[in-house]
Amino acid sequence: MRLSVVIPAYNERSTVEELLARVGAAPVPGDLEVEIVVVDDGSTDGTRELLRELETRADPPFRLIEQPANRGKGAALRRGFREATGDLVLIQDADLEYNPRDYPKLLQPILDGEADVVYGSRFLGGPHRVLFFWHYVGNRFLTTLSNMLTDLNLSDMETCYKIFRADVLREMSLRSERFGIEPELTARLAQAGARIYELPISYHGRSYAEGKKIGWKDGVSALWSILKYNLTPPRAHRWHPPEIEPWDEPDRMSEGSGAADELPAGGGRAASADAPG
Ligand SMILES: Nc1nc2c(ncn2[C@@H]2O[C@H](COP(=O)(O)OP(=O)(O)O)[C@@H](O)[C@H]2O)c(=O)[nH]1
Ligand SMILES: [Mg+2]
Repeated sequence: MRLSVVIPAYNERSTVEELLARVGAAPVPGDLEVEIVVVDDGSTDGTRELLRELETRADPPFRLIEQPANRGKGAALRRGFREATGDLVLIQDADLEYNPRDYPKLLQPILDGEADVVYGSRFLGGPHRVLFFWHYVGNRFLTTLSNMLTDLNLSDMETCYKIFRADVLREMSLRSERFGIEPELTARLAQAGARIYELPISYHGRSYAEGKKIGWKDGVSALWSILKYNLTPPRAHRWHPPEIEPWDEPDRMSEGSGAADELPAGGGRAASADAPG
């Protein structure tokens, strides 16, 4: 069974190396193979050059995907999802606000067969740096509005930590370019009837001086995304878990370790045009 950790990175030169080390050191259940996919989103601060150099060191090994120009977190994630070959896909921001030590806890409900998707919530009592009251209010507002339209009872819709069964994720036709991807994913999962779990995570928020980029304009655009993806078609199709889990398929072992082996050397380094969807 393979876990793909998808890392969208835009101008994160001061954190991405340490982040990769932490992801590489993250504890995961023994039978889980980890694939790291970093999507550089047209960084202009030296992140891209640093990533190219780190890729040659392969400690930890990762695949570097380069967006031709900056397009936003949504487009970077969609690209990463397409490149990911895992049975499970986890979103990991390239800053140090979230802690990969939370992976085992977040993976458990999916590994137990209880969940199709797990959200790590910053608002369920886990340890967190105290910062930004108005961000908290904004987050609660956006999550509440999203909940009203999805009829889900989430506490943190905007969290970066979302883990999906890859087969659920592949069912969704996602379009968001920027931060609208979080409400879009949430709306589509609700429409698909995916089984969502939520667990407390630790959160080390950063200040603007430390590189935080998200601001009130992103909040306003998130609001529009919540309305758009919940109230306008096309809705996601209903999701039904397969009778045999993809990772339990009897003939899988004889197929070798899967699609990753078929990728060309350099792992998609070419800055190919990024088709929508
Ligand atoms: N702000 C921003 N982040 C992006 C973009 N493309 C990818 N990302 C990544 O998406 C994640 C968003 O970070 P987030 O924690 O939501 O915002 P931040 O902490 O305020 O920077 C980080 O890993 C970014 O590097 C982009 O165009 N803008
Ligand atoms: Mg962040």
